[in-house]
Amino acid sequence: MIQDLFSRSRQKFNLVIMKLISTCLSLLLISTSVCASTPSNNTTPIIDSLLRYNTSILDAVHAFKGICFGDFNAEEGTQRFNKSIAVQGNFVSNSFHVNSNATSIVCSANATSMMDFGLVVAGTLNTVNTTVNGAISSLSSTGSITDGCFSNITVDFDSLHREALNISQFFAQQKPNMVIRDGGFLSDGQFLGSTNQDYYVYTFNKCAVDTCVMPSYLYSSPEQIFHGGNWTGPYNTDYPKDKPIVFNIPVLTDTVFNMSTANPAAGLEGANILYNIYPVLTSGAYDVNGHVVWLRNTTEAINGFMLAPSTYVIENNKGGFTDNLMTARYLSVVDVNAMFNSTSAYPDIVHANSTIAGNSSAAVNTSGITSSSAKK
Ligand SMILES: *[C@@H]1O[C@H](CO)[C@@H](O)[C@H](O)[C@H]1NC(C)=O
Ligand SMILES: *[C@@H]1O[C@H](CO)[C@@H](O)[C@H](O)[C@H]1NC(C)=O
Ligand SMILES: *[C@@H]1O[C@H](CO)[C@@H](O)[C@H](O)[C@H]1NC(C)=O
Ligand SMILES: *[C@@H]1O[C@H](CO)[C@@H](O)[C@H](O)[C@H]1NC(C)=O
Ligand SMILES: *[C@@H]1O[C@H](CO)[C@@H](O)[C@H](O)[C@H]1NC(C)=O
Ligand SMILES: *[C@@H]1O[C@H](CO)[C@@H](O)[C@H](O)[C@H]1NC(C)=O
Ligand SMILES: *[C@@H]1O[C@H](CO)[C@@H](O)[C@H](O)[C@H]1NC(C)=O
Ligand SMILES: *[C@@H]1O[C@H](CO)[C@@H](O)[C@H](O)[C@H]1NC(C)=O
Ligand SMILES: *[C@@H]1O[C@H](CO)[C@@H](O)[C@H](O)[C@H]1NC(C)=O
Ligand SMILES: *[C@@H]1O[C@H](CO)[C@@H](O)[C@H](O)[C@H]1NC(C)=O
Ligand SMILES: *[C@@H]1O[C@H](CO)[C@@H](O)[C@H](O)[C@H]1NC(C)=O
Ligand SMILES: CC(=O)N[C@H]1CO[C@H](CO)[C@@H](O)[C@@H]1O
Repeated sequence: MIQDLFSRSRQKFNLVIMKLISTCLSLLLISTSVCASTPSNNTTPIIDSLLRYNTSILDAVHAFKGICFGDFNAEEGTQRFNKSIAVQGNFVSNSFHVNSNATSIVCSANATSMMDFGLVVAGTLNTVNTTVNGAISSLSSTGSITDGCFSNITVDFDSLHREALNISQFFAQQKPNMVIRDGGFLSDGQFLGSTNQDYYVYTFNKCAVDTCVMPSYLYSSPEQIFHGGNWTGPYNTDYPKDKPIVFNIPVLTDTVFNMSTANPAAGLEGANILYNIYPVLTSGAYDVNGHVVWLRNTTEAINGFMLAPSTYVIENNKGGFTDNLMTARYLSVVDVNAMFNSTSAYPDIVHANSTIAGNSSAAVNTSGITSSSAKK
């Protein structure tokens, strides 16, 4: 089967070689059909083109770099996410600067545009020593906001959630046209004609049973890039970046995706990339009711849009997400230790510990919190 694909690719290669742009020539193993198709708008964030039909939803995605459909917890000394946040659940923070990584927004109790808000909380706001750059919308709050002002705005979380799940499923259904093989070699997947060539699609994590929803050879290996050691990008060639890239990352429901390579985004600098992290059944089929835990234990930052509407994200104290993060919950590094020692306030998170290798209470270092003392 793989041989077939390669020989078909070579036939196409012979036909179109004269027309190829030079950057494609170096991608020896990559389907020439991929290279030869017309490049689309590579600079527009992927999510924008899919949400363009509804400006109110798109505005919310532009206004809030972090959108969380459940609770957002930031215990003292665990700050990683420094951008605007919209939270459908409760917001708990101690010694936190919301939206510090944005130009200063003049705070107005008259704010009506979502762009003027740093923090929107549909649940309860429970803060200690917390500042917010931009207006705050919250109907119910305890604790103090050291610096910040209140106004009211409505974010339609239910619509956002529905769209996020829809887009996540849309990408999950795309057949991969790119594959990272065992050992970290980049090669081609299945070419399905020009209609499927708007993106470079990779799908990781072959399912555990014999018959997955896709043939085995279409799955990328997560070992080197996400669970390996010193990943510096594919070994044989650079990632093609002339079109947007989608990383589908199916994760078995109720398990933990432990992203532990120091720099999984190596080689993806400047790429227009979307990570689609979603729960699946043992067959690899999308589990619309499932949840998974994503432990970002990298040391470097990850760029791109993180589409993870059914995922509980836990970050360590190094690196971070440089662009958008859409998630089911955002929990801090303290929560991961509670997960390992079964003291988590979230029963489903305690349940999800079963796949993590190693033990236990000091799984993630909660010291070395300030960037100055963190080892670079
Ligand atoms: C890409 O999209 C952006 C935003 O929609 C637009 O401003 C820009 O002109 C587009 N570029 C091309 C080459 O189409
Ligand atoms: C756009 O989203 C809003 C909620 O943000 C929703 O009320 C409206 O029905 C949506 N419009 C379309 C055309 O889907
Ligand atoms: C967020 O801000 C804190 C405090 O300034 C800093 O230690 C941390 O490195 C920042 N996080 C990221 C991802 O830049
Ligand atoms: C308030 O938070 C800042 C960091 O955001 C920290 O430097 C400061 O020590 C905290 N103050 C108190 C009284 O906890
Ligand atoms: C936000 O963070 C980026 C990357 O860490 C940095 O280059 C930029 O200067 C920061 N912007 C602000 C306003 O702090
Ligand atoms: C809010 O609006 C009122 C009425 O339009 C205006 O008088 C007031 O100056 C505004 N306040 C701020 C902080 O913009
Ligand atoms: C926001 O709305 C609530 C409920 O209607 C109201 O009690 C509160 O005063 C409003 N806050 C502001 C800043 O307008
Ligand atoms: C996503 O929404 C589109 C448009 O409403 C619909 O046709 C499609 O079936 C939806 N996909 C899923 C997986 O729900
Ligand atoms: C990782 O790989 C790069 C490039 O091959 C090399 O320069 C660096 O020393 C390696 N780092 C470690 C910790 O092995
Ligand atoms: C479990 O983790 C929590 C959160 O980090 C911590 O407060 C607690 O002391 C830990 N318990 C044990 C028995 O290690
Ligand atoms: C996170 O990474 C650190 C080293 O970077 C390692 O010591 C620790 O075991 C990792 N935690 C988990 C849960 O993999
Ligand atoms: C701390 C801990 O190990 N908690 C749970 C992890 O998962 C196993 C298996 O599901 C449970 O038995 C533990 O209680």
